[in-house]
Amino acid sequence: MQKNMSVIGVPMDLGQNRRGVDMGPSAIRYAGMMERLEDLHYNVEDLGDVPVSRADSQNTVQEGNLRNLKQVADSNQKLAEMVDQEIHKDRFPLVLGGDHSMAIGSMAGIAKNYENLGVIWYDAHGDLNSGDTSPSGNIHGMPLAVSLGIGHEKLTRILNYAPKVKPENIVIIGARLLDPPEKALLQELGITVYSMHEVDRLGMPYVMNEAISSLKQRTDGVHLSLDLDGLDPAEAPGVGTPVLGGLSYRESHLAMEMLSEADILTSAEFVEVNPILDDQNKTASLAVGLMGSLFGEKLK
Ligand code: B3U
Ligand code: MN
Ligand code: MN
Repeated sequence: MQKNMSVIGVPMDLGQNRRGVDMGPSAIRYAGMMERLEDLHYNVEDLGDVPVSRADSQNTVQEGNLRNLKQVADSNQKLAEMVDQEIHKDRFPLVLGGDHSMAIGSMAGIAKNYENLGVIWYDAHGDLNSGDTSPSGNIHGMPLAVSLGIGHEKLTRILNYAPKVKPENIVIIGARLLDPPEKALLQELGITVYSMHEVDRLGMPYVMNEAISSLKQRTDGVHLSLDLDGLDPAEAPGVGTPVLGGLSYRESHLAMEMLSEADILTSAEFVEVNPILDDQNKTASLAVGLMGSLFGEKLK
């Protein structure tokens, strides 16, 4: 793993309805992220936060069933440029959310540097909606579709190219709440999904072995997009859209350790931490603990 790392916060809350997730990056920093990474001998530079504008209307749905479209697109443009720059400097981007709409910008900046970017989408949701299919108009339910080139041009064309990722290079883990059009799209594109059903049946070691070996074969870089709502709400109460029956603390640490051992990651993001909904910063601390496992903190 690249030892030079750049942390970028994205205090984004415009991609959904619940306020507070903009404080996610602060909560993760406060939970001791820097110390944890420095103890693992990373050379970490915290670049601070990307500017995120405020919603100018009362969060009303705008253009094409896309809430706060302009503001979300503008912040993601800045984030994409910043992430791209860090990769050019040969630094590992570690991005802190913020609601998951910020993955639009991070993936735009990252994928520009790879022919075949692999993506591990650790999430209760598929995030495969567009303005046409979304039940909510919330852009945090759309970033994976946007990265596949599906959705509004203001989002899909960030940094002037699309798509950012190919369906065969995506692995979704932990899904348990998919909208019918998302299920149809998954089928149509043949995306690999290890829903909770598969994780329960096959076990996390099998799932991660499969995911890692397939990504290793076909990709030249792998991005981890970890939505804390992928974990069970008992472990991660501080998220905007908790869904029962999620991945456990132990399964998640094991997944991170297996990724660490495989040494395939080239970027990562931890998103959807909402300290206002949290129980004494439990979810942010969990995120930092998972970073510990992901970045090599395994007892021999
Ligand atoms: N699929 C629903 C709900 C949702 C997606 N992502 C989250 N919630 N966190 C939607 O609004 O697109
Ligand atoms: Mn998500
Ligand atoms: Mn989610």
